[in-house]
Amino acid sequence: MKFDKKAVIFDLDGVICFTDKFHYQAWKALADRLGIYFDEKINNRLRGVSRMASLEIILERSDKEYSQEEKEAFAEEKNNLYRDLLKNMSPSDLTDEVKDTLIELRRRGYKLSIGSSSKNTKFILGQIGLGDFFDAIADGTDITRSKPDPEVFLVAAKKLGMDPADCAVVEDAKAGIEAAKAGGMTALALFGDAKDCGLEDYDLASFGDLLTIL
Ligand code: B16
Ligand code: MG
Repeated sequence: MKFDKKAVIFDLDGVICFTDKFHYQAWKALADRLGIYFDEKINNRLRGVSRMASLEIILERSDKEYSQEEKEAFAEEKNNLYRDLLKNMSPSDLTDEVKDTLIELRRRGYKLSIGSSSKNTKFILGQIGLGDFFDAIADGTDITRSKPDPEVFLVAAKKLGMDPADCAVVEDAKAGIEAAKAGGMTALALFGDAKDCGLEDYDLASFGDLLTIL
């Protein structure tokens, strides 16, 4: 199958790089401190979802009620732990497969953007050596509604000057596939959660598989 598209919008966490393991470690430390059960399965529900919405999912397992102020302090505590882990990232955390595929897509004339729910997007891209690479970046600082709302991808398309129908989205999360479809874009699923949801247009065998379909 071939897709006739002009632009590709990439999710960041779990697609361009594997910051998902750091999100897990930071949320796990917070959940343990609060005595709340948390595991990898619950963590999968946090993919693509905003920081505060992620916290609400974790607190489903708590029998205590927390005030808005306490919740904001928890979210900040998690983010500080997460950013400490991000500080150790470097260009070696970008795989050759992702790097070479991005360069080849650009050579083929595609416009390339990030569409991430994360407010740490620009910091992460700088850490892995992609600070200046993308034609546009839409992230958690640009939006009021996180995935599965299409807002972040529509902002990315607008920043690229593209019609949503001309954009393909690469996602690892069910919430991200739902967002891409709601935005009228082609949804390409990479990895389990996105592939299992049944809403995607295509299952990528690997990141490099983009070069066979675009
Ligand atoms: P932050 P993506 C998402 O990134 C993560 O998958 C999700 O786990 C996280 O809660 C969200 O960003 C917000 O991140 O706390 O750094 O603002 O998958 O949309 O690139
Ligand atoms: Mg993701």
